[in-house]
Amino acid sequence: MGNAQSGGIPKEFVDDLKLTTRFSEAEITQWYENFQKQCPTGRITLQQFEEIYGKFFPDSDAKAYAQHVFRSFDTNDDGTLDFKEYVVALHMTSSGKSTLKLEWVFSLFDVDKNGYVTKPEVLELSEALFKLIPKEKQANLPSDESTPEKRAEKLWAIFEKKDNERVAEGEFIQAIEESEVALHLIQYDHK
Ligand SMILES: [Ca+2]
Ligand SMILES: [Ca+2]
Repeated sequence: MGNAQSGGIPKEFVDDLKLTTRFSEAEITQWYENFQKQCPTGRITLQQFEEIYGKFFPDSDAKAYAQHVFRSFDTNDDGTLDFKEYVVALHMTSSGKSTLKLEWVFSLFDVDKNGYVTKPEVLELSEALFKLIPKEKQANLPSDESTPEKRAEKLWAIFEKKDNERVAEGEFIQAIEESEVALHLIQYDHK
């Protein structure tokens, strides 16, 4: 909707974003200018987003992961990322506050957005994350982490749920906060 205004960022955006993200007005204004330059339409499409991720992961296949990240950022479900979604996403992925980050990780794993994470969803994300690992590194993984299925089993076991049960957000965040192994399995390790 008519977000693109000449002369800078709409004021209601700044007020709202300051409240939800604690970024300063100067930071928000700076990003808005960059965003407008890179993205004159005011919206990022899934295809553009996949291209951005492709550049970050030249040695692996980031497409599936990019799709999941895009879905988790597209909070109004319209198939594009607007400036506000972009800034909130930036905040969630870069914030030092780990609980906030884990809230985002939960939304990443909650593929159907129903407020719970299931074992098939854990497997789906494990597959996407596995594809981020370059082929030559995949060959050197420990035997219980060498396939997406094994990684999903290992992560699911941490939640202490039956295969047909589901994990609520609070349980998900608590389990990951208390487990180094879980933390390692939910993120791509660059080393
Ligand atoms: Ca959107
Ligand atoms: Ca779900």
